[in-house]
Amino acid sequence: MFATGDTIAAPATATGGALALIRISGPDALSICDKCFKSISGKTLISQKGYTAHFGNMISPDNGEFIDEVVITVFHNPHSYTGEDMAEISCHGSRWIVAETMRALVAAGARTAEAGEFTVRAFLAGKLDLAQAEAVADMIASGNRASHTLASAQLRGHYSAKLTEIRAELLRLASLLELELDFSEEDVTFADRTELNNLLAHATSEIERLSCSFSLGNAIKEGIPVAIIGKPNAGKSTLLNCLAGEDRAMVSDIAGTTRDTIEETININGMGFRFTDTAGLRESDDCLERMGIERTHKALSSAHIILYLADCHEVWQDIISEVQRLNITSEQRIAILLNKCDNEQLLHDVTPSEYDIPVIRISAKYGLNIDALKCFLSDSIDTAALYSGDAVVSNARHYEALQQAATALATAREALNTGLPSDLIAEDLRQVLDAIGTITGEITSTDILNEIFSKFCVGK
Ligand SMILES: Nc1nc2c(ncn2[C@@H]2O[C@H](COP(=O)(O)OP(=O)(O)OP(=O)(O)O)[C@@H](O)[C@H]2O)c(=O)[nH]1
Ligand SMILES: [Mg+2]
Repeated sequence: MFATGDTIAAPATATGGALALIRISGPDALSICDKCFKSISGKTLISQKGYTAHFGNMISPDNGEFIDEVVITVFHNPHSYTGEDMAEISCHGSRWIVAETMRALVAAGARTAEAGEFTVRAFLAGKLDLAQAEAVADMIASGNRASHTLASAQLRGHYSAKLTEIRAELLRLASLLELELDFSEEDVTFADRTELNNLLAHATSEIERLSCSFSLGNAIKEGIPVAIIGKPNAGKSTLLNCLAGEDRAMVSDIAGTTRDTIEETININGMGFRFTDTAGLRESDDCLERMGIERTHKALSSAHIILYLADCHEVWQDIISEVQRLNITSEQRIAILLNKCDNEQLLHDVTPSEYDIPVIRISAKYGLNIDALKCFLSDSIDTAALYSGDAVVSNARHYEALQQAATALATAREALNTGLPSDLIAEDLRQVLDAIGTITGEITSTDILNEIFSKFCVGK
């Protein structure tokens, strides 16, 4: 478990930039910095106001040797990220300077921070709830507009607020139910059963809505899975390379070139799509190729979007029969891409539209009509909920807790409707409260905290 009460320090930036940032937090943060810093004003940092920046020299506390010219920003508790006294040292980005600065801070009394330790302190100081703390990691990892919107909504407490509201209401009624137990001899009811019923119905629908948003949230966070499927030589690997803008997969006119699946995440119109190039579908006696085709089927079943690629010179009826054999589910979107339309005439040919499947003519080799394909991809994902500010769940831990809450809610409603005694209903409500509480961190354990924060980077 993370120790608190001491002073921690860590680089907050990756190596390689022109500048680096080192953070220090804890009761002695400023006095430790004062042992390693000579301000040009001659004043100590501890005597300075919060949110002020100070220029000077970083020096070794042992022998006063010069390390770097730095700027230090001062924060006084509780007005800092961690709620403790903090300083942020901005120095030059040399690996040696960062190491020497860290050595100086440790020599002066700081401890090197563990991964996520600054955010743990922010959580323990009540600066963030657990869902918000987890959003900090998502924010750092966000690589496109959609995942950034998702993380920033969670960081600003969008669904934390919703869950806290539901929890507070449930808590009030659970307490009233528990109060009835104290008066069990007198047959009184404090918790209005109609109100309780309505509240449970409301909580159920909110939790259901949040659970349903996970499919979108998780896909946006991890990248929307898109499988590129088709017969050997259709041009699947060529298409992946065209979208990635680099030679990611091997291309050749030998049918069966791609054996294993190849994944690449590509940003399109502000969203991350996780494309899987697959082994071409055909009957094969080759054991390795059959293993590859098995993986193609796996990619197909886990994809949200399927791009079925066919050579435009193939007979249309054969293409459509192949597509029908894929057994696409109603949740999956599919488009047929007629590839190798290298000249204008082929690109503008009309394709029979008797099936309700979009058909896009492209040339993967020459990059023709790829914009139409990109439009199809971004239109396939309904992001209205995300951009209209609705709460969208993207965290698997939260989703699991919501499922547990939903199960306990269903049991509580059943208990209420069948007129079971208050203590049984109260027990079910407690389970709902616990499940919701683990999301925002009202209910937590050392194991949960370790699990969450160990995935953070050092310095965050
Ligand atoms: N003319 C033309 N040739 C293409 C196009 N796309 C792919 N090809 C060619 O088709 C051949 C097969 O391309 P690949 O991308 O390796 O096909 P694949 O579907 O990945 O094939 P497998 O990995 O064997 O399943 C190569 O010779 C490509 O250059 C296209 O748009 N136009
Ligand atoms: Mg290939």
